[in-house]
Amino acid sequence: PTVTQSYQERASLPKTSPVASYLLRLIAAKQTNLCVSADVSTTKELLQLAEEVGDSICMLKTHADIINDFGPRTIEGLKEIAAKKHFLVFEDRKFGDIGSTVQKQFTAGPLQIVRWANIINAHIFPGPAIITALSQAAHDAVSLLILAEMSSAGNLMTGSYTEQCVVEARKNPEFVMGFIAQRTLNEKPGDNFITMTPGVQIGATGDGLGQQYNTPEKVIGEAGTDIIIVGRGVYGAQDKRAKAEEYRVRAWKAYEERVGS
Ligand code: 6AU
Repeated sequence: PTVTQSYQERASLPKTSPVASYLLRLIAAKQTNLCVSADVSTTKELLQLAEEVGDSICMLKTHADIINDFGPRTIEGLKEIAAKKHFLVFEDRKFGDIGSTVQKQFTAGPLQIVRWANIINAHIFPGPAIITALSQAAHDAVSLLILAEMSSAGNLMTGSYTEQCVVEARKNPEFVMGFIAQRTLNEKPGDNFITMTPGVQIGATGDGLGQQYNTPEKVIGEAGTDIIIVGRGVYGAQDKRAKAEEYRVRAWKAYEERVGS
């Protein structure tokens, strides 16, 4: 099972999406399984945060639609810092509509997500055509995460819904790199999906609006997931660089202990 395999080993397993292989190698090289969620409201804050935490992360997650002045300057700045600091960019748009509409949301409008995001995510409640539609509109350097479980209290993504996400992912291993979930969903021999887990903060249990937090040790060590996604825990700190390093070190240690290296 993948929980006892290193990121490096998993990078070259068969049926691993090209973006997943690249990300697994990058994680191993930089020794970081931390994704910072940059939920800030201006281009200036976004680019500053990317510079500050860039060395400690494998991925930066954006919500482009909450950036007041999102535009070409945001895109160029983000691409430049990502190339310089070696991290991938994940746009957390959570597509959830009919195929024809998600293709437009992905490629057009003011955000032009297809031009700059390496990773995107989608809900499968509209049915599996959402995967086909996004894959048709994508290019080789884009990969999809399916939202299989959420971190928020009382969410409905459990049981057979979550299982169905895994079934659909297995049908599209070239395009679907993994899941947003609270535990690893690699249950069958041959599964090598990457699980990314939000709802991580040290020293907090929730935010009063449904968010529920776990520690890096719980998520990586016990639940066997691959990447922690941390928003307010990092960008809400005075010293964001130091805070990102703290999360990186704890999540990396939890991984090393799990794989026994
Ligand atoms: O660390 P936080 O609570 O400040 O931010 C968590 C980030 C937010 C959410 O939109 C996102 O993670 N998120 C997601 C994602 C990544 O898809 C799913 C989920 O179940 N919970 C969650 O918080 O940007």
